[in-house]
Amino acid sequence: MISPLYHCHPFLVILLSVLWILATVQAQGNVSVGNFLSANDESIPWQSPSGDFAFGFHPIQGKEDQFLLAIWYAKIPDRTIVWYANRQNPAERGSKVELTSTGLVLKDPKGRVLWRSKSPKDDTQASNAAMLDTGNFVIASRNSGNIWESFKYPTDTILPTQELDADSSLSSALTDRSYQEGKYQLRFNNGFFILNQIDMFTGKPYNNYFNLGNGSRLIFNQSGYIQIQSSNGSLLNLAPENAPPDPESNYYRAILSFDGVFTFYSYPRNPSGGESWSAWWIRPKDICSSFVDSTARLGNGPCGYNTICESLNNGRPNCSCPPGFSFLDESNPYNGCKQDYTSYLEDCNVDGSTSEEDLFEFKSMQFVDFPFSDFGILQPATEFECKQSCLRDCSCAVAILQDSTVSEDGSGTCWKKKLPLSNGHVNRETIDRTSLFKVLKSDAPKTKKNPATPNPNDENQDQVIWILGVLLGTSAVFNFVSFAAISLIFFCLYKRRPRDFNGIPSGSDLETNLRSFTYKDLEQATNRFKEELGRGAFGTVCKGELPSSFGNCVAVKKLDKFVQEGEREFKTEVKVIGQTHHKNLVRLIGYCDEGEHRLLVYEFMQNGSLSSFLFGVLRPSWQQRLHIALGIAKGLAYLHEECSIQIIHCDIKPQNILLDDSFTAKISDFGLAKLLINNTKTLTGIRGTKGYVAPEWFRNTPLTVKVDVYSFGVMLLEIITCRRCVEIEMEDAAILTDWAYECHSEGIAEKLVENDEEARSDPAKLEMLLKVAIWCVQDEPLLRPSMRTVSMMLEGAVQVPTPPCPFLAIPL
Ligand SMILES: *[C@@H]1O[C@H](CO)[C@@H](O)[C@H](O)[C@H]1NC(C)=O
Ligand SMILES: *[C@@H]1O[C@H](CO)[C@@H](O)[C@H](O)[C@H]1NC(C)=O
Ligand SMILES: *[C@@H]1O[C@H](CO)[C@@H](O)[C@H](O)[C@H]1NC(C)=O
Ligand SMILES: *[C@@H]1O[C@H](CO)[C@@H](O)[C@H](O)[C@H]1NC(C)=O
Ligand SMILES: CC(=O)N[C@H]1CO[C@H](CO)[C@@H](O)[C@@H]1O
Repeated sequence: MISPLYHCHPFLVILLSVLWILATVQAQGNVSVGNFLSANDESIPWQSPSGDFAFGFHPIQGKEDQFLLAIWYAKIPDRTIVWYANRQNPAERGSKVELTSTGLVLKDPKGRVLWRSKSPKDDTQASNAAMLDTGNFVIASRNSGNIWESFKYPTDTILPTQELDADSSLSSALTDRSYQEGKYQLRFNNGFFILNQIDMFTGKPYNNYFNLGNGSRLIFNQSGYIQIQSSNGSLLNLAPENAPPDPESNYYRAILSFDGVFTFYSYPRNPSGGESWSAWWIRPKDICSSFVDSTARLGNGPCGYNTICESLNNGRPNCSCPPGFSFLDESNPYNGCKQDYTSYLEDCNVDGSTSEEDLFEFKSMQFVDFPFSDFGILQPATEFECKQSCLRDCSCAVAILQDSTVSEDGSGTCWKKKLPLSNGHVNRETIDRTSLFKVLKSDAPKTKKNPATPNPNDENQDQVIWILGVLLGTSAVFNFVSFAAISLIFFCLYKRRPRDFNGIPSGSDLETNLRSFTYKDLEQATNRFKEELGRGAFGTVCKGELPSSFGNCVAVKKLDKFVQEGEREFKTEVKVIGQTHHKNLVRLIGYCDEGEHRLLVYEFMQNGSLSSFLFGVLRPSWQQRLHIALGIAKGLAYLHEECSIQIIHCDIKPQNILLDDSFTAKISDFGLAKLLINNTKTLTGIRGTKGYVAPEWFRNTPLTVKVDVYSFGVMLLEIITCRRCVEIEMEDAAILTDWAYECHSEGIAEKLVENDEEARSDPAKLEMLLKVAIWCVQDEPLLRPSMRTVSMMLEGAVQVPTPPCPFLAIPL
């Protein structure tokens, strides 16, 4: 524990040694190997000797039958959680956490591992564990001290005697009621401890919005001081600022809360009733203004896009929507706002003006500014000119006016802003501007331009409601983007249908917003299914032409009418694909469901499948291959984590990756994908393709998204080497995964790309790709990274650690 400190302070050395001995001694004879706790309401947690802290299952509020493996203050009535293990993987009722000789293991009732304490590097065996009075849960070995401590893996809270070093960080929760990972971090970066927001799509950090101080260690010492230790050993006190702490009579904790504010709290140890945690110290003091920095990219602020952020007296952000906007998610005001009406590019004239200016008026607000979204500045400008310009400009959503009376040179300035509006904030002292929001007049005709208030007679009303329904629930920016995307697609389909499909009876699936074709249409379009593009497990794919806005060519997949499974596949495919929209997924345009005929109409992919590209005569360039690998990773990450229903593809292989005219990879054929409606359902009746299937297919364990990660790993090796995963004639190197690991572990990675100059001259990338692939093909599904992590690794956003041997037969 804390060894680097030994160099500097003899008193501390003794003190810490004593603490360390105490820690290990207490650990003995308490929780021993084989002891376990079950996730249910009656389960009695493991308590620390004083009873201050408890380790056990905490029922998640509002989520029936879901539990968090957590540590909390056991004597405080309003349960305060200070650490938790399974934030992304709630444990259902009946799950079990057990101390095994390798550490703590949390399994669901089916025996699937949800979390485990990271095994120590050496093979030290755990002998026992204990909940300490400091709030630290430790696992000890017989003779080599603690092999794991919860203090070393903090979530969003630190406690007295806990420290953060350069490798540890705090990560906030998503909302005040959700324990899922949120958008803020406290971490060490370049000599400073900083607070930053992360990009929710990639997990990449934005620049810091607050700097806590320089130094390489953040210490919450036993007396209750939070301090930063600089490299020469000197300590800088951060908190508390005024009165000295009194740990005899108070509990302390510091938390990076879901709204990005780092707060130091205390709570009396002997409460007289009615107490709550009181905040002693808050950073940043004004979070809304902390995000306003024109030189740096700090993220979209505490409230998300299109919002107005106001820092309250207690330092917390108060988020509201500007006039004409409303919350994307009514239950989460920190998630951004959307415009109540949406204007479409189609309404813009060729010169960028709108022909519907008489539909709009302005609502004004004082002391508000959006410092970064302007696309045009008029100076000098009067209020009238400012309004006229914004009204006529179809890109303008808000105009900010600085009156001639307040500006220094006596002339007014008008900033025109477009969506999304970022970093909106209120400041009554520093902002002397008027915001003019362009809103739809209340008496404006309710045209179909306005999806929020559709015409009641509109036959597509259900569709619109469905679209809005899908939008609620996921994260702000994603919602925003998909709202725009879906709205546009919806309007294209809706508006163009009568023109483009003259004579063809048209319909649309209310649930999925897809075109429904007759069999005759498709027979015509494909010239009686003349040009066959490929043949899959469930049917044939033919090329067709539709006189439409879809780029003329389409791929029509004809499902074999005699395959019984085919019917189920068809329904699944239509429903699932109709709801997905991602650059790296093949788009479904429509379908035919007529009598015995089941057909799917996809956008046509100019450059065929990855398989023919990769194993064809001309080897694709190294850069092209890297681009393709990243595209596939992002597409899968979307299927696994970002679309409204989790989708496991189950048959990832190069034949199922198509390439468009710019060689962007598109995942196709959700033929085997089943909806994971809830994670207790086992996937059945599916089969992958030999060579790409993960080992757990052959075990009697539930399948997870990690089967796709495995197949992706195999395919990544194929992309690196441009050879198939099994090539019998290559003898010793016949199985690509074995050979690749062998080359990697012997340090002869370049052997994998023997005749590939480009790859050989980029050894660092090659090594990185190889390591990612080996992580993906780990026999143990839990060791495989998520596709989100994989895409971050491929982008170079995170370091790729050296992977272990993938073939260890670890019993599940
Ligand atoms: C760390 O902070 C101290 C005091 O604020 C300052 O004197 C020193 O130059 C800083 N060190 C670095 C490396 O920025
Ligand atoms: C904690 O820090 C304060 C302020 O630097 C110091 O006075 C106190 O002795 C420290 N306590 C311990 C236990 O190191
Ligand atoms: C250690 O460094 C800090 C700034 O980083 C400086 O203020 C302090 O005087 C230094 N202390 C010693 C003992 O050198
Ligand atoms: C937050 O802002 C809204 C809208 O400006 C206001 O009505 C509300 O009172 C504010 N809440 C607090 C706690 O100040
Ligand atoms: C699981 C277990 O044995 N917990 C014990 C640890 O030690 C404390 C205090 O000695 C007991 O109260 C717990 O029951």
